[in-house]
Amino acid sequence: AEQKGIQTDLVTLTRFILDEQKKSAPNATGELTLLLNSLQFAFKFIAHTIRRSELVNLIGLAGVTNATGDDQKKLDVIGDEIFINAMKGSGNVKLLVSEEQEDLIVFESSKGNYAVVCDPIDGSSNLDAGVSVGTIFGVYKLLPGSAGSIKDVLRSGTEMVAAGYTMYGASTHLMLTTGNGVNGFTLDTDLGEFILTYPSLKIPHTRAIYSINEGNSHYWTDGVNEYIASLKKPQANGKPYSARYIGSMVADVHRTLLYGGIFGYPADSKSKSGKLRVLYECFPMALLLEQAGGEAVNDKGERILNLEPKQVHERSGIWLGSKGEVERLQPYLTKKN
Ligand code: AHM
Ligand code: MG
Repeated sequence: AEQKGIQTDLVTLTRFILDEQKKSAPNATGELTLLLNSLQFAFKFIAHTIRRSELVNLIGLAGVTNATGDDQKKLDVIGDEIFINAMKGSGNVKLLVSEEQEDLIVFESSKGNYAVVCDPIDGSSNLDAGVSVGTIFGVYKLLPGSAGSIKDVLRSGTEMVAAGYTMYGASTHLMLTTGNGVNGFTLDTDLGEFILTYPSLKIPHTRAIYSINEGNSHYWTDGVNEYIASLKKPQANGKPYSARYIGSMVADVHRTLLYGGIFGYPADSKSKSGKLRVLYECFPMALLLEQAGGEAVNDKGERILNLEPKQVHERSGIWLGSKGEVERLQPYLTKKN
């Protein structure tokens, strides 16, 4: 199938999803497949907008008007609008939770059976510097008989039927799980297609890299401080761990998935519930990590996916990464301060 070194048999995201559906759920209605297609459109649109942003001068404060009187919108507002419209237009989504919207959005006219939770542009403080940002998303099927209510999303992460993120970096990468491992795709901008580039991705069991905002160490528990201090000592091979922190969860998690290591954003004495949001930051990342063979726990060392959020914007401390690294952390979490 190769002509002059050109691979001609590419697995696009659409092809991949259709194949998966045939294999795992031959009687499925195809609604989730259509929904994933609408998600893919939102990712491409956001990727395109971010790439053009400097050219068309989109970078600016939301609500500020430019010379011609048009509203200049910040990219995270535009990303949110793109996402909402794509989900509304899909016909398969009944409910949407977005980090940018205080309340749950109900698409009244939709007959869809799914709820989507998302952070349309996570890490947006990095945007103006051209650093990678991303969209994080998770999908729930509505509860049996539900016409769409908040109960459909205030559920444990184990009930998500699909989750992942798209990272808008040097290339646009989509990492996806539908509960059957993790597969990664790279956007070919000329073809306008996500191409399967990381089939059945597995995270390395250990890796000496830690990723945390160390500027918060004054507020950390003694346990967390001791843990990080232990990583800075020479290990069995004579070398300490490396520190890598981008400050963009998607980019930090992406590196962790590919190289291994550990990422943490613990609760501390200043942010008592942590910073990252359970529904659309912690859950999707935890599901991806577990599906890739890694782990994700909260500050008590409990499995993140077992949490049951009481509010759509609830936060939690989180630690995720290689299984061996999360296991090494565990005794420090359970230590009394
Ligand atoms: P955001 O949703 O407002 O963009 O905040 C989430 C981001 C994550 O991408 C990142 O992991 C974290 O905030 C970084 O926070 P800090 O700047 O406190 O280290
Ligand atoms: Mg965010």
